[in-house]
Amino acid sequence: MNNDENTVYFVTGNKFKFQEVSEIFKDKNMKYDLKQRDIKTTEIQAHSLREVALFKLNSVKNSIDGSFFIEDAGFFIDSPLKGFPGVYSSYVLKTIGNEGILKLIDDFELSKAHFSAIIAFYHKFIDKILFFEGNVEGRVSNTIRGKGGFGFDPIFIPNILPDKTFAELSAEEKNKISHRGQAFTKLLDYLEKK
Ligand code: ITT
Repeated sequence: MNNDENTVYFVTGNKFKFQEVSEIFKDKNMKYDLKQRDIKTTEIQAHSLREVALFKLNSVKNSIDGSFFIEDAGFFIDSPLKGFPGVYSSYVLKTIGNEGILKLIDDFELSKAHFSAIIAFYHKFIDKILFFEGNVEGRVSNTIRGKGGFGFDPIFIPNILPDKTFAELSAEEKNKISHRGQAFTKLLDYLEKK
């Protein structure tokens, strides 16, 4: 197994997530390589993304020889759903999907939603776990729109670009403002200083 000091692994089964961070990574001149490891992590049902992220990280810590990170993300409909689906995002996407979510919303103009992402990074060489977070605020679209991105992207309209869903943005546009883009950029800033 590779234990190169200059390789950082992203443990995820989600190829879209890996593509997004790779786009950001390739524009930086880092001394590290970034590689995907698709190892099954354990996702517990907890109240916060941070708890889920920490458990997820520890569930694969013994399987990886080197520094690595995992990411836990969630889609929170603050109004009218009081944060649902949040930590239940994967389950809700698999069961009722975006169509089902739209049926739960009565006034789209008044809806409020956000994406959050927590990266938990295990820095092998100092034997420490560090967290990096990103959030993006917006609302729910009244229709499913756009072909880009994945997951809830076709129903999320960020406040900062109020005419488009995330799925109607280019990968670069989404990365500039997204929860994942923010969290990953913080991780890269940290690694740049090491
Ligand atoms: P991992 O292997 O990295 O855990 P996952 O797809 O299980 O990948 P999460 O648990 O972090 O990812 O995400 C919870 C759900 O939220 C999941 O259904 C994703 O599709 C969705 N999601 C996460 N980030 C998203 C984004 O940027 N845009 C749209 N949906 C997203």
